[in-house]
Amino acid sequence: MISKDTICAVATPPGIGGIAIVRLSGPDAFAIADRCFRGKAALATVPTHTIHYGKFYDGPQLIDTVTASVFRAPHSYTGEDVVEFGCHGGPLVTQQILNALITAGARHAEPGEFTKRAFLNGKLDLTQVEAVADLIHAQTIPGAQAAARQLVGGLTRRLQQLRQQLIDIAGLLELELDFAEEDIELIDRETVIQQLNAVHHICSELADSVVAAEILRGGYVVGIVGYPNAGKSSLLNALLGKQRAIVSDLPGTTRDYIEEVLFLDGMSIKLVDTAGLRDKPADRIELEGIELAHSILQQSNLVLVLNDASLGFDHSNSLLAALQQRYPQSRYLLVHNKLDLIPDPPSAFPSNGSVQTLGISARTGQGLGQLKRTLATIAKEDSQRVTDGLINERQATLLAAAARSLAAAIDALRAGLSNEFVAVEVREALNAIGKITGEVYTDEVLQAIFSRFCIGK
Ligand SMILES: Nc1nc2c(ncn2[C@@H]2O[C@H](COP(=O)(O)OP(=O)(O)OP(=O)(O)O)[C@@H](O)[C@H]2O)c(=O)[nH]1
Ligand SMILES: [Mg+2]
Repeated sequence: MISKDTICAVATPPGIGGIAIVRLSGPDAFAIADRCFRGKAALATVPTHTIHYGKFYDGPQLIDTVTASVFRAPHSYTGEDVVEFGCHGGPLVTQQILNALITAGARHAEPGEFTKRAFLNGKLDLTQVEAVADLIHAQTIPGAQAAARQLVGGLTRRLQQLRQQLIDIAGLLELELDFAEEDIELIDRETVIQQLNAVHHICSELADSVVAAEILRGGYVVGIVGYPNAGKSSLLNALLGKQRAIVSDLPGTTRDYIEEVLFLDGMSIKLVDTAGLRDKPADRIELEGIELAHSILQQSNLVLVLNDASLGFDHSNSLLAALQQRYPQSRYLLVHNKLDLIPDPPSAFPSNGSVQTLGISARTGQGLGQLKRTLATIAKEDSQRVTDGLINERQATLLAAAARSLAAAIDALRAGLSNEFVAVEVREALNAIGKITGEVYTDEVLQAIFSRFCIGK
């Protein structure tokens, strides 16, 4: 794609810093830059991938001393001619540089427009574009690392392999159709079923990894629930090491929910303290809080059921069982609180059914270290399935669609249907995978993806 416009934007965050970078990209990048930049040589004449020191002017007015990094098409981020000016990091400096570039013939870039040009010029595919956004917005170290792998093409390569396998299979199926009259068999149906099964398996696995990817992207959500007065808010405060939530001996203290992020071992753990669950709330507000607590439970990766052990180790068992029945997908952890009130508490607790169990005292801090380690381990376990990249909802939906088409293709083969039917399904799957990388795309898809970007990226 050849853009007519040359675009510019500040690529560094707003505010004051040591340096800032102003990016300029497009067919007239060098001409426009040379209208403002005075160095030893005109930027239009210097080799690609070189840096030049000089003065930056707006007409006769000196703005700053700058460095100009020169990248010639196609060897740049956007695939176009690019100049990046490194200037002093004040908002008035960058604003004047932008104004000068616009006077000299450039226009303001839209959010994500540099990356959009990179995509349209074939420098990045859509999964890599999405990785750029994920890398910038990453909340966890493993999330950032997975996005980096996706950026260098981890997911692209994986999807290309799948595509190639499917193209080969579809080709054979269609070729055999041409010989249908002669009754020549080119393919062994069992082998094709096995190959399709293998691709189907990978597509479903990748689609399922969206849950793990969301954990790496947004953090691991731990919903703290229990009966009123179990000490949920005390636990939140103890884990955070600060008085964040109101604690009192009145049951029904917490009515809203309170969300805070804790960083444990490179993982971001989102703790949500909720209103105590009881059947007969004191008033309408507490009832609303309980309903909110249920909506938090639906979004939680882990449900931490906090039990007031001074009322018995089995005091919350019926609550736990009821929650497990209502939210069977969730993972649970049972934590006995207020061990300080119990003479000779056991040092370890057997699991409750399949539910891992720990003991703590939010008041004395006993057992909190072990609880933190357990939370980090569980969050890591649940996010471990992420390998080549961070699958997002868009990609997961397309992968699931591909898996459905492949299942239909396998069924058609098993039922002995003509190759025609099988090939149609395989082509459908190919189409879905093509949309993931952007081999097939629509303007709406691009719009949705690039709206997540900031200006200058
Ligand atoms: N002895 C002792 N008391 C505790 C402990 N944790 C909490 N408490 C007390 O238990 C009472 C209730 O604590 P909260 O943290 O407000 O309990 P909650 O579960 O948030 O209660 P609601 O918000 O009403 O659902 C307070 O008086 C706390 O001081 C503990 O480990 N040991
Ligand atoms: Mg509370």
